[in-house]
Amino acid sequence: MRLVVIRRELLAALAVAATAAPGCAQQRDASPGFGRREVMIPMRDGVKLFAAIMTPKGAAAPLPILLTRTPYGAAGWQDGRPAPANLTALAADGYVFVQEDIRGRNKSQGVFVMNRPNRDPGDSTATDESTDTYDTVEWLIHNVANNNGRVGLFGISYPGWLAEEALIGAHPAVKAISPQAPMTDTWLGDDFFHQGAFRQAYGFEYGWGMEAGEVGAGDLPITGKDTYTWYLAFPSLKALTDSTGAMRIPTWRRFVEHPAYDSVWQRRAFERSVTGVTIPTLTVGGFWDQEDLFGPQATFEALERFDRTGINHLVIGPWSHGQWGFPGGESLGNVSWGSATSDSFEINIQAPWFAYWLRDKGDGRFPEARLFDGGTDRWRSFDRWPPREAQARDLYFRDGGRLSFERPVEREGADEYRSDPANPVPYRPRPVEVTYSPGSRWARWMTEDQRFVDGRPDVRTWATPPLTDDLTIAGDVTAHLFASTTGSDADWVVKLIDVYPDRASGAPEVAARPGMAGYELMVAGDIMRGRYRRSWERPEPIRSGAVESYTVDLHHQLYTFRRGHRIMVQVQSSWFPLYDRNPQTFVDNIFLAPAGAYQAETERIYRSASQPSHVEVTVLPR
Ligand code: PG9
Repeated sequence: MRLVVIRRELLAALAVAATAAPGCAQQRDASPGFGRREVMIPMRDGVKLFAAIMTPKGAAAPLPILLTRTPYGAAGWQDGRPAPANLTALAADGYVFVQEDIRGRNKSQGVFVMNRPNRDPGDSTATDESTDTYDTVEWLIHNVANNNGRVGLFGISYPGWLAEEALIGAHPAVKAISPQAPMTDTWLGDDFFHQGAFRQAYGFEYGWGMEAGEVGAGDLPITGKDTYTWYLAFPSLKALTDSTGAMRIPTWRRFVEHPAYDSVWQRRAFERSVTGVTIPTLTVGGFWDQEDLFGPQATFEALERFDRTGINHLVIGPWSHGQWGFPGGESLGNVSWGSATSDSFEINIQAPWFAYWLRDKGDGRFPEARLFDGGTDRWRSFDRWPPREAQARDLYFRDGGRLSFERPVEREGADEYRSDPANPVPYRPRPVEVTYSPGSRWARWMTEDQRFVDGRPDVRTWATPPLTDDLTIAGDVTAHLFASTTGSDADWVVKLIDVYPDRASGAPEVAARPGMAGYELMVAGDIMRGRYRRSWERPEPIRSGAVESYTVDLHHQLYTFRRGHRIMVQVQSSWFPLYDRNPQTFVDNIFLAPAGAYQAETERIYRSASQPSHVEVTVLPR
């Protein structure tokens, strides 16, 4: 097998956090040079963690500290260098930046555990990411010269989750945090599973990249240019595990041994552990985040339950995973937003937020939520999210491929397709490159033109006529399917799509960008595994032919479908190879399913008066 080396690409891509490697971001202006110091910070159990401390040269007044904790390498930037471009606005205001390697990573001592679970609250001697944060902050405020006693935490993705862990057993010196793309719950909706469906390609490639070195498993064993073909060559998930020796990878072993939402995953889920919001929190996410779209929304919602003083805030932009951590942000894949959305986040949102809480600058008036409407290309502020005035409306699947706000009246009606594990629907146009490899289109896949699956008999489509007026959705999008299968298990993928008008329409957004004529942009979409329809903890087989109801959470959106556009919904039963194939025959553990369990089955989606499949959206009054 030819070995594909992805470790370097993986780590570079993931270092987008506030910890962005100095070489990877262009310098935007001349922020002051920084002096750099390396330290080993002792934790309560004697383990020492490596940190790089970057202090602006020549600062007179005491400065606050901005801390990022990371598994991706806390190298920091070189002595005398200005801050990386994504931190220019913050650097100009004046902070001491600290980057720390978490336990067992890079130059830190101790043992690495992926998404280390929080310690049992009764066990005061144990350590976890929260206690390590506490101990780090305690050390920093006493050992960093000329600091003002206030600390902020921020980071993207894994570092975003580490930032939110500061809320658990918080140190009093932590005055503001910004969890950005935190992987809040890696089973329900973030990196590893979505509503029970296993993220095979991501789990395999990320787990390998992070842990193979430790266990001597060598480079990622993927061959060829199209991972669709590579994964498909294994007749089962078990065959993939066995042929690659993936059980050596601790995170993969966890997948195999814990396929359902048991305590192993629940104890890692931040939204289930947090018990209050005592620190002003600015949670940040992207509407097209291909890794952690769920996490920011789940974090915000969890904290909102406790927020009595208005210190819980949300920002969601038109971004892929961590895109706001790089300068620019004018576009994502083929879709343009008309302005530099990442810059405006950095300058108008992130810097003023920390300036207020850590430096007493500004009036402190921050709306509860700031979100970018990708249909009208503008930021909108909300005093409450989701907005109270938005009203739930249902988009019903109708006959003849129609989609309508009118509920069906027919006594019977259904559409069906054959789902064949031997020929699964690709989740993005092939070739599907290795996730983190040079030239990979991984970061943009959620904005790809969905016409690439046009004509597949295993994708069903319903669409409205062209809209006569703009329609803005703001809040939850949820699919409610009434469906049956001839098998005993099935996956349900639901996509809510904005169909751009064609060129003849004269629509200004198409006249300005003719390439967008007829474009099918997925505005919301996700997958759920049918066996979990009643319980995430206890999967159950589906009775062949029985019509059951399935709820697929498509998460929050703020999006205007413009006049002349059509709203489309698609349903399919595979999204390969990002998600593993559902064998469609119920077995206790899909990771152990024999190849013979993988069977083609017929899936039926009902659209009658008593079984009206629909997508629920919340619409803003005009
Ligand atoms: N999405 C990455 C991640 C994967 C798995 C667990 C935690 C985080 C990341 O970008 O850090």
